[in-house]
Amino acid sequence: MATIGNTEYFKGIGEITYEGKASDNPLAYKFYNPEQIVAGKSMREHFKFAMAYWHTLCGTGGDPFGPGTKNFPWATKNDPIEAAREKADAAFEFITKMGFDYYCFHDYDLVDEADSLAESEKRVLHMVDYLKEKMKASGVKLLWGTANLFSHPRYMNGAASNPNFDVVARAGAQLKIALDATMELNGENYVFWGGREGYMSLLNTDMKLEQDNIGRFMRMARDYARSQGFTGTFFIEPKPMEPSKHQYDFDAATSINFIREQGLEKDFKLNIEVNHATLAQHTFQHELQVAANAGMLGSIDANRGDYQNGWDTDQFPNNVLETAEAMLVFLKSGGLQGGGINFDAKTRRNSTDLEDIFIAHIGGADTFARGLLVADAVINNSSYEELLDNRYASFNSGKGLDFVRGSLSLTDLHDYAKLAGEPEQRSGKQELFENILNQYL
Ligand code: XUL
Ligand code: CO
Repeated sequence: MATIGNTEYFKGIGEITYEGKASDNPLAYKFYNPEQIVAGKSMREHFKFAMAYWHTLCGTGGDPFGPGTKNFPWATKNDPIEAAREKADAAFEFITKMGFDYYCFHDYDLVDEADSLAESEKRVLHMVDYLKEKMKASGVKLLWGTANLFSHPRYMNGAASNPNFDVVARAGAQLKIALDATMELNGENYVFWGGREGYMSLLNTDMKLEQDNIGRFMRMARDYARSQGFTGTFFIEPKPMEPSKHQYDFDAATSINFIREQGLEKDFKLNIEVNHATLAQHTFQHELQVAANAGMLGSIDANRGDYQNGWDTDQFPNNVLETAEAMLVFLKSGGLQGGGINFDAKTRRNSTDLEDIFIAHIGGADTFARGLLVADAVINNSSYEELLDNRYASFNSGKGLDFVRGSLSLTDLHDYAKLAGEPEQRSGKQELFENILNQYL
C-alpha cells in the first residue's frame, strides 16, 4: 500500500474489490466493477471516482447541536504540519484501498490555516511537496482543487463579492495559492463554490457590483492559470442557498448565464451536486440536462439529500432510481467534460466506526455503477429511445422540419394551422416511460 508514513490507519481493511451482486461481504463492490466496459468505456473511466478530503478526513460529525463524535486516529499531533502529514497518509491509504484514482481538496483541508497569510502559504507548499510524493507512489491523481473562501470569519460578507476591497484582495491571494497548489499537483480542474458569494439582505447589498466583482475575480484566476500553462477546466458549482440566504450561483441555468455574461464560456463549465440541485427545487437529472444542453456538463459532486427536510444533508448516494435517471442524461450527453464523480458526502454523525467510511463510499460507487448499467440497458434494450423519438417525430419531416430549419414565418404557422384544423390529442405516456425504467432497475 502506498504510504510514506508507517502507520496503517484502517487496520483490518484490505483493498476493496468487486465480488458481484451475490456477495454478502459488506466491504466489497456489488456493482462497481472498475474494468467492466459499459457503452464503450470502463466504469473506472466513466466515473473517475474521487474522495473528498474535507468530509472523509476532516469532518468529525459536529453539527449546530453538538460537537464531533468521530475519534479519527489521524491529525492527532499538535504540530500542524505533522498533523497534516498524518491526515495525508490516512487519505492515501483510504483512496488506494478503495481503488479510486482521484481526490479533491480545499486548501485548508490539507493543513490548518495559520495566523498569517505567509505562514499559511508555507504550510500549503509543504503539503504540496508531501502530496506530490504520495501521488507518485500511488498513481492517484487530483481531480480538482479549490480554496476555502467561506469558513474564516473574514469572509462573513463574502469573498470575491465582499463589499470591502481588502477582503477581496485577501481572497485573491488565497485563490492564487490554491491555484498554484492545484497546478503543481497536476490538478485536472479547479472549482469555485461560492457559499458566501451571495447576500442575506438586499437592503445592504449592491448586487450588480458584487456579481461583476466575482466575474473580474474569475477572469483573473483564468488569466493567471493560463499564463502558468494550466490547461484544465474551471467549474462553478451551483447551490441556491446555505450558508447565504441568496447565493448568486443559484442553479445550473443561473450559473450558465453568469458564465456567458462574464465572458468565461471558453474556460468554465459546471460541477453539478445532487443535493444542491434538490435544494434549488430541481432534480439532479434536470441540472445535468441543463448543463449538458449548454455544453457545460463538467463534473459531479455525488451525494443525496433528504426528501423530508430542506437543507444540505450530504448523504451518500443510494437512490438507484434517481441515479439511473441521471445516468440516462450522462450517457446520452457523452459523459463529463474533464471532471469525474467526487463523493461530496459524509457518513452520519452516529456512524462512528472507521469501516463506515468504506461502507459509505462502496454504497455510493455501487449506486452509480448500478445506475449506469440500468441506463445503458434502457437505451440499448428497451423501446425507450424509440418512444422518445416518436414523441417528436412531427419535427422530422414536412412543415415540422421546415420549422426546425428556421424556414417558416409566423404567417406560415397561421396558414398551416388554419388548414390542419384542431391538432389530434397525443398522450405523453409518462407512466409507460416510468415503467420501462422500473423494468430495468
Ligand atoms: C458545499 C460544497 C462544497 C464544494 C467545494 O455545499 O458542496 O464542499 O463542493 O467547496
Ligand atoms: Co460540493
